[in-house]
Amino acid sequence: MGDEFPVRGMDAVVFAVGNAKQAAHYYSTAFGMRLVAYRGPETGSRDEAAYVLVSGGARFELRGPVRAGTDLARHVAEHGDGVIDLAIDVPDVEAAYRHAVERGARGLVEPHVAEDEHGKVVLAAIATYGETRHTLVDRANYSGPYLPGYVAAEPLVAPPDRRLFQAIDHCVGNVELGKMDEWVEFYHRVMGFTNMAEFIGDDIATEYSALMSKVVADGSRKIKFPLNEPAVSRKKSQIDEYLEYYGGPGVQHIALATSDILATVDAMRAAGVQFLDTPDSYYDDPELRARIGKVRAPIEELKKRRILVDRDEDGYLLQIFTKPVQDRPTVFFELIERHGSLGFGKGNFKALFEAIEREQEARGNL
Ligand code: TYF
Ligand code: FE
Repeated sequence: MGDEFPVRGMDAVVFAVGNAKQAAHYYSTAFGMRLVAYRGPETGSRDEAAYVLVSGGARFELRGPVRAGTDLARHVAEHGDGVIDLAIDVPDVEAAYRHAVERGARGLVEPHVAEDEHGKVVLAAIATYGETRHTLVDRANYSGPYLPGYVAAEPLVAPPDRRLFQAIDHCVGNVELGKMDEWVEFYHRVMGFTNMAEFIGDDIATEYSALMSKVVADGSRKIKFPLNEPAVSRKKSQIDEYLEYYGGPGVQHIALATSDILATVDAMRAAGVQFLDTPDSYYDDPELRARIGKVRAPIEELKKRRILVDRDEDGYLLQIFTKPVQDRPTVFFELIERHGSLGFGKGNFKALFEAIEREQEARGNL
């Protein structure tokens, strides 16, 4: 199969936040990330401050407004803290942009070269759901800390001896009722992404999840974008809650790949990160124990930490979800440790959605 829209992987997840200085501290101390680049008033960026942090191959940029009256300030006022850009690393920005726009994507930034003493970066951007965008980046000929306009920065705190995660596993979007298939079709048409087997259809939706979900991915499966829409059910959907509080479609969760989820959860909890709770009955269920078989850690160790397990034909995975990481019930994170499984934890959907519903209930939104 000729790849019509080749990608190298995720380049960065860009967050718009109310206070980027403090967010940079949180992602440093609680997520073990390392600050590597900065721009702000001191470097000639008069309207906003931006902090770039990395953990292995995962990169976050945190952007915060320094003054009112800018689009970034409006975005934060409207949506609260959230993800504004899922930037994609591509080998040919010009070709990717032209392909996308010819196939009906809305172009936001024309291909252009940004350059400084560290070399050249090619950049362009297209729109996706809500106010979210995909910047297309080729930094193969660039050796600076991030992009032209940013200066190298030292870590805010000593990074942990062992990194807490090393890659972005998948990025999930919430879209409006009835729009999921349109966005799935968008990724097919514009980027040549194809559906992965995992999906939540009508059957599961009406039973307990109150959402429908499909997953699109590039041909090499380096980029995975699940898309959720609310399902009509007795209770208020968690996706409706998100759409109401975020003020429209946007990124719901970012899954971070870790090679030791037990140690990562311990470190993050010790730093104050809150995770969804899972009842003891999940671990004591003989059917679950039989289905998951032998995994690398004793079930008691997983139970202690509320880590979920799922197994499919290809292997198994361990996963856990944080509570929302800002006051609005919007963006949250997932930690995932894969052992062969390429799925998303279908076997955990019931337990997960029940845990989310308990949180919704506590917020008065069920
Ligand atoms: O990314 C996924 O599909 C899984 C499951 O609101 C999931 O992490 C789906 C919807 C949701 C939370 C998690
Ligand atoms: Fe996920």
